Amino acid sequence: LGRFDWSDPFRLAAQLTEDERMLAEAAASFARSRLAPAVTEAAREETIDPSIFPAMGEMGLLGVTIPEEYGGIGASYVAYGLVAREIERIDSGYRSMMSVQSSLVMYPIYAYGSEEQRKRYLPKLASGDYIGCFGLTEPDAGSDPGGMKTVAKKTDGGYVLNGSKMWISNSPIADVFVVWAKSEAHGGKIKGFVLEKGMKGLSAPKIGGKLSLRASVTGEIVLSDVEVSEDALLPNVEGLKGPFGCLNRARYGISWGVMGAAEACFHAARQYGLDRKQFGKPIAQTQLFQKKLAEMETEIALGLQASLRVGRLMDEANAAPEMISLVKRNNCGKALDIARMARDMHGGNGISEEFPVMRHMINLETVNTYEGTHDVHALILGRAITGLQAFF
Ligand code: TGC
Ligand code: FAD
Repeated sequence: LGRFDWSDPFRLAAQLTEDERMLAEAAASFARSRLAPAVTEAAREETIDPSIFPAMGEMGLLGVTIPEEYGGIGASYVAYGLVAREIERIDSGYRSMMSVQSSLVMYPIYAYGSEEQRKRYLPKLASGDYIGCFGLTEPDAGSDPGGMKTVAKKTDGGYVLNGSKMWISNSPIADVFVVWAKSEAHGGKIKGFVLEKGMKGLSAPKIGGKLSLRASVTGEIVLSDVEVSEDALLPNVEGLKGPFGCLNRARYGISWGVMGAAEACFHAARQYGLDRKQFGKPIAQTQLFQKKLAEMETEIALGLQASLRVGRLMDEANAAPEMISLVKRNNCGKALDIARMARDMHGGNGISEEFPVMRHMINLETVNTYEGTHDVHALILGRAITGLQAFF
């Protein structure tokens, strides 16, 4: 019979390649040394540190699945998930910064862009010299992005864009904006455009008063007669499958990331329970406390295995979007439950910033909502199970 290791119950590490293990270790070491020391203050003060992008770039953590000739490292989707897990172990906001850049900005430019667009943007996005953002959601089109109002009208030699995007990660500090709009010249179909900071009529005000994901900046994108030339258009995709192709990758990464946040909460609760004594014994020696730890351990072990399975299928180009909905939805929901439980298990200390659990808990409220809410992913699965769509 084998030995049981509570910190790696299904021996995930043994299921990885040497390259994947090395990248995960490099990401973990970066997260501990570069991200962890400043996170409490960053979340409290809502201060954003754009130098995190070049620091991640230097470590090769941006666009890991993008081929080397464009600045990536050509790593597997499993490797990408492992990076997300290590970064989100510190904070979901830092993982957001990384995953928007990798899956929502570099991926569409790589997959749908021209060779000129790839060469122009990808190396600088990979190094973190450029910061990217992805504008899909609008004030009146969140779960239903097909209801977007942003339009692109054809002009001589280009397009003029009008509209507004809401809740856009990184937008106030972005150099590169991947924006989705209905293009009149394409029969009203959704097309992607790559815009650059400083274009006339383009602005990205910060959204203030955020109680969640405070270490990551979120803003609007306002497009007021923004004129772009033909080379701003992503030529190789049309329709909602453009943004959804990016979301498939980002949602998959989130399924790993939230397990990192959940592990941080689980490990903190375990340690707290061993250290804290009440009624003359460690609280970890009570049945209720141990049951909670057992539940956390179980959900994390199952969630990680599921993400690994989907990642392997992605690496074989054989994963279905519904599989991604399943792991995004389940892992976010379970991570949120685990963070709430860990907060409770820390007693009064659980509400203090000296412990990471409440910060993770409030971050996970966002992660459970963005990239498709928990209920929207239930409807995607419900449609696949019954053949009946229940969105409208
Ligand atoms: P529906 O009729 O289902 O599909 C329209 C077209 O899109 C195709 N498609 C997909 N293609 C690839 N992958 C997927 N996952 C796809 N899902 C759909 C589909 O085949 C179809 O193509 P075609 O060629 O037949 O036209 O579209 P619908 O309008 O009924 O969609 C409903 C629904 C609910 C599934 C969808 O709209 C949805 O997923 N809503 C959630 C919206 C969302 O996730 N927004 C995310 C915004 S970005 C973000 O949150 C970033 S946060 C990042 C961070 O900070 O980390
Ligand atoms: P709504 O769609 O209005 O949903 C409200 C509630 O109604 C939810 O509970 C939902 O599940 C429910 N609901 C909606 N439709 C149905 C239905 N048919 N049946 C049953 N229930 C339903 N977007 C981007 O494009 N780029 C980004 O970088 C980005 N970053 C974000 C960062 C943060 C911090 C946040 C909070 C959001 C971000 N988003 C981003 C937007 C995010 O994707 C949306 O908030 C999300 O898709 C939900 O849309 P909504 O907020 O309009 O909510």
